[in-house]
Order: sequence, then structure tokens, then C-alpha cells
Amino acid sequence: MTDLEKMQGDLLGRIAAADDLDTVEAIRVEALGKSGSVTALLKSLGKMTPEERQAEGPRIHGLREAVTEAIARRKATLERAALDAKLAAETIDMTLPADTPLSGTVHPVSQVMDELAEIFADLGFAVATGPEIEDDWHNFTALNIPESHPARAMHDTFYFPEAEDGERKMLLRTHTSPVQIRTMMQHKPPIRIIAPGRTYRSDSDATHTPMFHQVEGLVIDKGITLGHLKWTLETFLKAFFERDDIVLRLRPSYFPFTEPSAEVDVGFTVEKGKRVIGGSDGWMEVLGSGMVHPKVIAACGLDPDEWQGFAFGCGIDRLAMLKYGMDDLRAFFDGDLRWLKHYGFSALDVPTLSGGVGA
Ligand code: 2NM
Repeated sequence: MTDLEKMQGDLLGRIAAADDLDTVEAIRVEALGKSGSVTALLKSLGKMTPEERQAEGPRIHGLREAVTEAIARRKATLERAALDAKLAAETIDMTLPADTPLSGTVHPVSQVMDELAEIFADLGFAVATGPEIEDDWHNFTALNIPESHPARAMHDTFYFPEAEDGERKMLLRTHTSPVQIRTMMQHKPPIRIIAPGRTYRSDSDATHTPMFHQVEGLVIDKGITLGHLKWTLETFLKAFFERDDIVLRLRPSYFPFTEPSAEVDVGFTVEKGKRVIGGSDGWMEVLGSGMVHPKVIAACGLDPDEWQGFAFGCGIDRLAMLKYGMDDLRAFFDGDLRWLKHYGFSALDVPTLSGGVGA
């Protein structure tokens, strides 16, 4: 074995055996540093005859490359192991009590969800939830949105990579309607639920975030009409905005899952340059709604000749902005503590109908 081979074997052995980054760095300095052993060999090339250099050059450069590469690989392995250990050690149990009690605030979205639950509980509605990762049958097909329907493109859906068997196409739910589908399939009517939660669409600008919050409502019973729908929405909006002068305007519209469908506009007035809900100086689109399509009822295994219903949906983030006078949607999800302190609610301020839902 030549001296070079012995040196290389020795260095690579020590690099492989190094069990922390400091040891690897010490070996690097010792071999490749300014006065390192490999560096000295490289310098010695300058004093050789051209013939010697031709023979020794490739061997010395080969040694340097082998050592450099072994050090880089060992460093990467140790860094990955250190990160894995750190991640494993840094788990946080979010359910533990905070050590500075009540220093945080309730996010306006959570506050509005609590208010919705309170108002609709008073009308006999339960809160239903379901998975945010859905399959394409619950998110689209059951809602009378078949494969080729343009509404699928309209929803800017986040799809997961296709599974090997291509069986269940999975996606991030684009609305909370799959919760209503699951409820209709699992429970015998009468059904009265609201489904609040996170929804996802690949859309991002001043008024859209890729994750947003929706609430949808569903009533299934015998003899349900558009009149029940309008009364329910009017009663909800009066309680939510805490005003009696709420005026609704139902405008014919189209959704694949309702027939007929109506866009619900709410009258607003302008106070101190800001639009506030109430009165009727102008109209603002706030909700979508309609009578649940017989095909949707049938897809859930119910007889549409026996059961009818209405459904509605709206954005929770927008409801919060309208009620609490925030004008930048993106600030909702920035996690800026100053914003949270300013717009957040006290954890002790639980919304109640008697105390005012937004007290
Ligand atoms: C909306 C507007 C109109 C809706 C329909 C259903 C279901 F599952 F019953 F068919 N859930 N939600 C619906 C109807 C949602 O949101 C703008």
C-alpha cells in the first residue's frame, strides 16, 4: 500500500466514524485546512519535476476529492440526524394549559363560529363537522356536479396526486357541502344542521385566500318551502348583526345542488364612509341558497318525493369583516400579534343570545 492510499484509508475511516459535526470539522481542518496534510501534498506538486507531477498529480487530486466528498456526505448525514432528533424532541401538546393564562385572544373567525352556533342552536340546528380531505364523490358527484361539469373547473380544486389504483380521487374540500351529504347519509330526517369549517380553493388575491372559512346550513323535512328558507335567513341575519332593520333580497341564481337557487343580497347603509349592514341604500351579496336538488336528496339514499329541504352557504371570514369592520382579508391569517390583540375577543366573552352574541 502506498503512503497516499494509507492516508486516504485512514482519513475516510475517521470521517465515517465521526459521530458529531465538530469532529468532522476538525478532520476537515486537519486534512484540507491551510496547513492540512492534504493541502501540504497539493503544495508539494509545485516543487516536483514535470514527470513526477504527471504521475503524482492525479493521485493527490483524487485523494483531495475523495476526502472532500466523504466529509460533505458525513456532514449531511449528521445534520439530518440532528434535525430528526430536534423535531422528535420538540413536539408541543397544544391541549396543555398556557403558563400565562388569558394572554391570548379569540380570533374573529372563531368568535363568529361561536356566534353562529349560538344563533342556530336557538333555531334548533346542530353543528356538524366532517373531513377537510375529501373524495371527489362527496365534494362533487353527490352534489349533482358530474365529472364533466364546468363547476369542477370553477372551484379551482386542490387535488392530491392520483392513487395507484385510481379509485378514490382525493382533494381538499372546496366547500363544506360534503358534510351535509355525510349527514343525510347517516341520519334519518328531520335534519337541521349548520356545517362551519375550513375550505380550500386555489385562488389568492386581495379578497381571496387559498384557505377560507365557510358555513353552510341544511334543513331536510316534509313540506319545506322557500318561505322557511327566507324566514330562517332573515332571523339569522337579524340576530347576527344585532339589528332589526335587516332587509333581504332574493335574486334568482344557479347552483348545481339547488333548484331553484337564489343569491341573497342584504341591504346596507353608509356610516362614516363605511358600509354597514342594515337599511337599504344599496345591496350586498352575502349568501347563496336554494331548495336542495331532488338528485342530491336521492344520491344520499332518501326519497325526494317524501323529503324536501333548503340549504344555504356563506363565507365566515366575510361575515366577520362585515360585522367587525375589518377591511383586509389577508390580515386574518398573518398571525400578527398586534392585529390579534386589536381585533381578538376575550376568551371569557362567550357569545350568548341574552348577553348579545357579539358582546
Ligand atoms: C350554497 C348555496 C346553495 C348547499 C347545498 C347543500 C346540499 F348538500 F344540501 F346540497 N349544501 N349546501 C348550498 C346551497 C350551499 O353555498 C353558497
